[in-house]
Amino acid sequence: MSKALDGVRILDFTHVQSGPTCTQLLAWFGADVIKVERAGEGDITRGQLRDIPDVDSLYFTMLNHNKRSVTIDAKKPKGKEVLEALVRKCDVLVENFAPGALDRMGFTWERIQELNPHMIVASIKGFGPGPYQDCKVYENVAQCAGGSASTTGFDDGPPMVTGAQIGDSGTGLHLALGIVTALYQRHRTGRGQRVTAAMQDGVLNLCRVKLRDQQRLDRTHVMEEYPQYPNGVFGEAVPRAGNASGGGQPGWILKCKGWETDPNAYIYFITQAPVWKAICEVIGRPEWLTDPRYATPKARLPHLQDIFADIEKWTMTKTKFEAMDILNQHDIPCGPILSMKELAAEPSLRKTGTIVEVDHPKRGKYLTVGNPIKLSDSPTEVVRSPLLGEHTDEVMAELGYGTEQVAALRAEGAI
Ligand code: CAO
Repeated sequence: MSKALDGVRILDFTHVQSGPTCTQLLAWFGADVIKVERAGEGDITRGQLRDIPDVDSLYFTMLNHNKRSVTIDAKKPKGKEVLEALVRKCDVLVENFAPGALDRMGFTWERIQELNPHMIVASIKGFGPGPYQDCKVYENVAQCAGGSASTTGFDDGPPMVTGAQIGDSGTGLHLALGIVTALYQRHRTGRGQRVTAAMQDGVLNLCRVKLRDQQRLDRTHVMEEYPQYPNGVFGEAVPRAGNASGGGQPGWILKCKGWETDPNAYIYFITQAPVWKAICEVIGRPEWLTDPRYATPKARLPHLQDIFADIEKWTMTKTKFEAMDILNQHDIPCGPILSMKELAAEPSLRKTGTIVEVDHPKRGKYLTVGNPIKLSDSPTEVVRSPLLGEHTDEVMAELGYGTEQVAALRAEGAI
């Protein structure tokens, strides 16, 4: 079966996490992704957080499926020539080097356009133009600078980062969308263009509801669905909301049976207004239905913490899965706190290809997260990540280099 991005060639100059998540998605959709790395070392993540000596780490393998790997030293003149041949041949160049690094290699936007006016050049940087434009940035820096950390955690604790890699993988997703959009526009214009996604911007985009809340706070000085209401103090900036829901339906994380020993025996419980009657009945508080303090969503807002404390008395008598079963019968929105161990073993995720087992020649079998985006006409088959330089000869042949030329380039360290 054909793939959505069949025929699209990506010169993948990405490393670490943000860029590789983008090009992995494009590879899953069928693009030919040629990852350029330095001989000998490769993407730094190959050697980071290793669980098996001298074997590509899971950090690397889980971000670089379905790609080809070529080694090129972009700083050697002969290496540059090979790269120029690749620029001519490819549709998209994706990179997430530190600011200015691509220019220092000699691949300015102007030079790339000379080589290939159709080329789309897609970049991730930590920040867009402004005071921090020259800074190197990693995940948690982006989470802090993009508004996530100041709004995550509990009111009486410090700012907190989240385990979801919204700065890296989140920005990779943004960039992938920018690339396919630019490819679509190129059908009409025939021209390439620059696509940029800053990690600060990507995180802020994902924190959009918190900028919403900032403006509500500026106007009304109170936010009734936040745990600070009615007894706490609101300052000038959106506070950390603990586990409160970001939407209009109040929610909180509640203990379930076994919480004393199992750190994940919890459930997220949403007191959605249309099922309030069912909630009262299920947890054995039918009197709440006529109690004026609880009868309407507005009336409930000052009592949310008490309400959740009472609901928790009920959830603590059930395991999170028992609670799910009962609550779902009544359409009450809720979600178990699932550990990575539970997710890894979840049969339905295996069945849909969201969790996939992959075989690697050096590490053996391992689990990875497959393509979370399912296209009915372009199914994803997850292929193991390439070994360093595994496809150098193959790609050099496609570029028209003969065996002797390849040997000579290798001897002088250009590839
Ligand atoms: N051949 C020759 N040189 C190469 C090369 C190749 N194939 N691949 C990379 N290099 C060189 C670069 O040209 C650069 O050289 P100069 O500093 O002389 O210009 C050098 O390797 C280092 O690149 P870098 O500065 O991008 O790497 P770093 O490890 O110092 O920084 C990071 C890493 C991620 C902080 C930085 O790349 C960055 O800020 N990227 C943008 C934001 C981003 O994507 N962050 C997410 C990272 S995932 O958590």
